[in-house]
Parts: sequence; C-alpha cells; structure tokens
Amino acid sequence: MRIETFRIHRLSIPLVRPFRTSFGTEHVRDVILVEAVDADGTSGWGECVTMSWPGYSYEYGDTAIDVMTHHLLPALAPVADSDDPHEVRAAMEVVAGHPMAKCAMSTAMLDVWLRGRGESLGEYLGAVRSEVDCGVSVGIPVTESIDALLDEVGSYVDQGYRRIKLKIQPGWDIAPVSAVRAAWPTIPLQTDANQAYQRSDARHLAELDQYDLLLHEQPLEQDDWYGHVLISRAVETPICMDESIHSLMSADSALEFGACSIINIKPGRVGGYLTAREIHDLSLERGAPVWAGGMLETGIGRAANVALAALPGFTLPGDTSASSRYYEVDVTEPFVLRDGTLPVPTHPGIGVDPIPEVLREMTVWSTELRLG
Ligand code: OSB
Ligand code: MG
Repeated sequence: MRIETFRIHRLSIPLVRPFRTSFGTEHVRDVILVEAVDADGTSGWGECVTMSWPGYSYEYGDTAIDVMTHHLLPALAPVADSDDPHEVRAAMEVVAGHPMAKCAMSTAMLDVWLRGRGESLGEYLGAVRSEVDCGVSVGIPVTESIDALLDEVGSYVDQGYRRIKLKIQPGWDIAPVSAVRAAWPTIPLQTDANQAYQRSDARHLAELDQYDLLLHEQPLEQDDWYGHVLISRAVETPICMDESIHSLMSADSALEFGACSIINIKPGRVGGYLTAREIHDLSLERGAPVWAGGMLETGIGRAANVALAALPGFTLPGDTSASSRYYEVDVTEPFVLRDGTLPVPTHPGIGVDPIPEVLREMTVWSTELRLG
C-alpha cells in the first residue's frame, strides 16, 4: 500500500424526516466522505460522522475538514506505505482529540489496505456473525405529539426492527415511554437523553424502571462520571454511556467506577475501528454488553459499523438501521432490512463503494490532498 492522495467529498443529503434530539434538530445530513487513493489506483473509503454543528460533540464538519487538511494529512505522510494499521493510528496521536476526523482518514486507509489483502473488515475485526440484529433510534417528533410517535414507532415495528430507542429529554420522557410500552408490551425498548438530565433527576428517571427498559443511554453530561455512578445506583434500569466514552481508558474507567454497565461503541467517537475493537474486547472480558451506535451514516459508514457489530460481544441490537431509515437514496447500494437484520458485507475492505452518479449528484464541495 502506498497512499498518494486523499479526496474529501462533502455531500448534502435530505433526511426522510427531521431528526430531533435533546441537543438539536437535523433536517439535512452534512455528509463527509474521505477517499484514500493508493499508488495503484485503489480507493478506500471512510465516513466522517461529524454533524454540521457542535451539538453532539465539539467536532463538526468544518473543524474535521480543517484538522484533516492541516494536521492529520502531514501526520499521516510518514505512514502512507505502512503495512500496520496500528502504526497509522499511532501516527495520528500528535493531534489531540478530533476522533471523528481521525476515524475517517484511518478507515479510508484501512479500507485500501484490506482491499489489497482481499480481506473484509468483518474478517479483520473478528466477526462471528453473517448478519446483525438491528434497532432503530426514534427522534422526538417535532410536533411533540404522542400519536405521531406511535405512528413512527409502529412503522419501524412493522418493518421488523428488533429494538426501539426513544430519544428523551425533561418533559418528553414518561409519557412517550409509557405510551410505546403500552402499545408494544414486549418489544426491547431503551432511551437516549444525550446528556439532558441532572444528578437531581435520579428519582424522576427511576419512575421509568416500571417500563422494563434495556438501558438508559447517557442521561448526564459527558464529564459527570460521579453523577452517572449515582444514577446507576438510584435507578434499576442499566445505564449505558455514549458521549463519555472517547478511548479505551474512558471505557475501562466507566466500567470500573460503575458509571455504567453497558457501552455504546461508535468508532467515530473513539478515533477508529481499532480502538472500537479494543473497547469491545475489554467489555467482553468484563462481562459488559456492548452495542453499535450510529451517527446517521450513509452506506459507507453503515457497512463498517455492521462489520463491527458482528463481533461476539455485541449482544444488544445496534443503531444499525437500514438506509431507508434516514435516506430516500443512499450513496451506496441500499442496506435493506431482512427479518430485522442487516447482512455483514463480505467483499474486501468495508465491502461497499459509493455509486459514482449519486456521489456526483449529491456532492456540494470536494478537495484533493496530496500526501507528502
Ligand atoms: O446519541 O446515539 C446518539 C445520531 C446522531 C448523533 C448522536 C446519536 C444519534 C442517534 C442515531 O441516536 C443513531 C443512528 O441511527 O445512526
Ligand atoms: Mg446516544
């Protein structure tokens, strides 16, 4: 492998419906795809999962492009011909933070490397399944109507999704959870607050214990480790962390301290698929379930996430929904739900490519960066 060029493609793709969470509402996905091009012309792909504004994390599309262009590109020049993905990860350590930018560039390089070896990402990571159970993340209806929520959840249940995740926030929690539980008494159900609660809400959150939930995701601010310990003790429903987990060390600390007992693994949030696998391995060793999170990925990021979700410790359905959950037209061949599952790609690398015409049509900006 000798990477000579990176291309950054910025796309604008309308969502099939607005996606509202406690930190904001997205109408159009600001998609950033990174293409690494080898000396022999092979392209590899990685999706940068930043959003268009710093609501979920400090990273967003513009900062990711800046960090990739001015900081990661020079850092990667010495490892452009590396035969060890761990060396690529180590080379990026000169940049503090910015895990989503790191994940995008290193995944594109990993894809090229795997294509050269004829090995799929799933095989490389240690997949033990050929399809993965899929859940779906359901936003807060812009109308805040319970009927609208039940309609939307009903359509996902009809499509076969095996788990429902409801976005919650103060003022939108007990009513939606109890309504969905009443309508579907046995469907696996969980919540995600995206940091919207306070330590003092512990008793309020305990009222949700009666609805037989799988977990509550990230109730408190990402830095509030002790608060998560307190909530974990006060609430019967298991606590899961998303925003707090940025590294193997934060995963280790969270489980050791009892801040959570379940981890949502998002490769973009932890800097790439190698670290994602290490967090999986650690959690498996500790007996803590993990599941694959999502960031409204196109087929590029989705393919890689599905490969990750095929590892043995991913015992809970992930936010690995079908292309149609967010997009009318995906940039790859669409991922289609089959009996509540998605197939793990088997072709070398991430196993999918953008469809050239779709890429061209949806691209609003692109640049080419020469390495070295
Ligand atoms: O908190 O898990 C989250 C989407 C964007 C940012 C943060 C989150 C989410 C989701 C949707 O919940 C996950 C998906 O379906 O891709
Ligand atoms: Mg989350």
